[in-house]
Amino acid sequence: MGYTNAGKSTLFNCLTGAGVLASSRMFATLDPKLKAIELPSRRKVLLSDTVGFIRNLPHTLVTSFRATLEEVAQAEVLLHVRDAASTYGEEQKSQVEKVLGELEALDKPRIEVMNKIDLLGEHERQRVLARTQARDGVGTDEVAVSAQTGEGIDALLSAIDRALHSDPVIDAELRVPQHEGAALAAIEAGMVVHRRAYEGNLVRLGVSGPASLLGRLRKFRVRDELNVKETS
Ligand SMILES: Nc1nc2c(ncn2[C@@H]2O[C@H](COP(=O)(O)OP(=O)(O)OP(=O)(O)O)[C@@H](O)[C@H]2O)c(=O)[nH]1
Ligand SMILES: [Mg+2]
Repeated sequence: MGYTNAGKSTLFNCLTGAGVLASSRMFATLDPKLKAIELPSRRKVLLSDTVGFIRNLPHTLVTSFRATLEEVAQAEVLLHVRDAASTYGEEQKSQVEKVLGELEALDKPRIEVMNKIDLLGEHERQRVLARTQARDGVGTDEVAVSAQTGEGIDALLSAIDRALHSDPVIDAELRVPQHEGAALAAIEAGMVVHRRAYEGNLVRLGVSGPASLLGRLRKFRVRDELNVKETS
């Protein structure tokens, strides 16, 4: 979400363009502004594009606006897309925050996405980059990107991963019989595999993956005491 013309739809297309999941076609049919993407942690999230926030939204419009921006209320993390090249950046930011206040969404986790950094002169560009790097992972995250050139998109995906606290990513050791094709396929599709070793007809995997998926595969988890013993 963000001010009109900040580049929300361009960013949406940039984030969803390359790695759109086949399963997201179902959502695309229901709503073209909703698409599933995969984060570096392998967690899948739905990304939603919203209409632009306009200047001085009349109070009477807020009710209907609320319906349009249902996504904002439902979102777990908000990406506030800002036009880093606009002279009215600060004013636009406070307008957007005012609307977020109306939607009672100010306390949601929020990432400030400074977009259009390709339009900045070198001096201004360094200033924005220095500030966003300084805030990396601390408080409200701030990431500098160009939705047009793709610069900074990987950093943005990592920031989304950091901001998402439901279904956290957990490190685990799994031991799976090789004939458990479905379990092995689920691991390949949904986790990051760090190590893989074969022990007879078992596959031993060092993974990090979403707690929900590890929960479903819990019977294959190697007990923690064992890990400690083997790594120490
Ligand atoms: N140079 C440059 N232009 C960009 C970038 N991102 C978006 N634009 C341009 O900015 C304009 C607005 O982009 P949109 O993606 O339509 O902006 P929006 O926030 O979706 O606009 P609304 O939906 O109308 O609120 C378009 O002309 C884009 O091509 C960027 O990173 N760099
Ligand atoms: Mg748009």
